[in-house]
Amino acid sequence: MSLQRLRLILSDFHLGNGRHRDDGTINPLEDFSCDQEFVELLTYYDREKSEADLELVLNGDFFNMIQLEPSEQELGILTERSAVEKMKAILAGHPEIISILRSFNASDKRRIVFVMGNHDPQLIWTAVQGLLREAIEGELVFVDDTYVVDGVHIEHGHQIENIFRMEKERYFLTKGYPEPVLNLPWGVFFVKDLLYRLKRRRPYVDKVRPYGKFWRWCFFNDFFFGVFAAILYIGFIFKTRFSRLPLKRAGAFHGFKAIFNLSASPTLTEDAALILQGEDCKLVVLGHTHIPIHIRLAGGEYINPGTWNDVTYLDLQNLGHRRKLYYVLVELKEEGPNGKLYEWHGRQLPFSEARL
Ligand SMILES: [Mn+2]
Repeated sequence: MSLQRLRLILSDFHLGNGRHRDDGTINPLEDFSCDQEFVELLTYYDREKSEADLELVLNGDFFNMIQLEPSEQELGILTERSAVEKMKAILAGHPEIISILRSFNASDKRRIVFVMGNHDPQLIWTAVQGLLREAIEGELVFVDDTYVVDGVHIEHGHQIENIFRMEKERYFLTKGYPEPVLNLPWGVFFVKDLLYRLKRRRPYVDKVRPYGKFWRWCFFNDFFFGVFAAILYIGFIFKTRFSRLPLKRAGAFHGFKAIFNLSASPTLTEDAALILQGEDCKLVVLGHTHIPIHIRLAGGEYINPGTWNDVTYLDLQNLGHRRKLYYVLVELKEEGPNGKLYEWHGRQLPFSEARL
C-alpha cells in the first residue's frame, strides 16, 4: 500500500495576546477561545494518521497581528521590530497551541505551512518567521500569497479583494524611512483604525456576516450607530487619501467603492469558480470570508472552512450566532485531490470557562 498523503487546512483563528492578561483578568481583545479543541484535533490526527504524510496548512489570519493593545499602539504595525513584539505577545498568550504545533511537527512525516493573510501580513518579516521556527521547529513553510500544489489551490483570499491586496513586487518601503516599513493595503488600516474603533462600542462589529446585510440591519435596528459609523467611514476615506503609504493612499478610492460591492460575492464563490477555470486545479480552498462553504463548481470544488471565532450570521441559510470548528481534510490520491469539510466535536468536558 502506498503512503497516504493528507492535508489538514484551517483558517482564520485570529490568535491575539491570550484570553487572560498577566494579572489573570479577561482580555476583551482576544477573538480565539478554542485552544483546547485545537490541541485535541491535532493530537487526534497525529495519532490516527501516524503512518501518513500529514501536512497542516494554516490558511491565513491564523494570528491577529493588527489588533493592538493600547500599550502596543506606539510601535504600530509597520516595522519588523513591532511585528516581533506582537508575535512574542501572541506566542505567550497561546502556549498550548504553540506546544502542540511543536510536538506535531517533530516527525519528518509532518509539515506546517503558514499562509499569510490580511491580519498577519507581518509573517513576511524574516525575524517573525525566525521566532516561529524557534518556537515550533521541524519543517515550516511560509507562503506569501497562493499555495498551489497537487491540484489544490490554497490561498487566504484577501488578494482577491481590491482593498486588501498587497503588491508582491513591493512588500516593503525603504525610501525616506529610518527603517523599512510594510507597504500595507488600505483595508488593513480600515480594520485596524476604523473597524476596531467601532468594536469598542459594538464588540460584535467585526463578527457579523455578511457585511452588506449587517449595514441594512443597522439601518433598521441601530440607526444612530450606523450613521456614526458612516461618518467615520467617509472621514477615514478622506484622511487615508493623503497618506504617505502608497497602497493605503491608492486604496481609499477602492474603499469608497467597496461599500457598494460588499454584497456582490460575500462567499468568494464566483472568484473560486474563476480560479478553477483558469488554473490546472481540482480543488480551491479559501478562508477570509468567515463563511463556511463546500460547493461543486464547473471543473472542481470550492471549500472554505470559515473561522473558529464566533460569528453572527444574518443570512437565512445560517441565521444566528454560532461557533463552528470546521476544518478541511484533503486526501491526495493518484486520480486527484479529495477534499471534505468536517466539524470538530472533540471530547465532551464536564465544564469549560464561559465564552461569551
Ligand atoms: Mn482575512
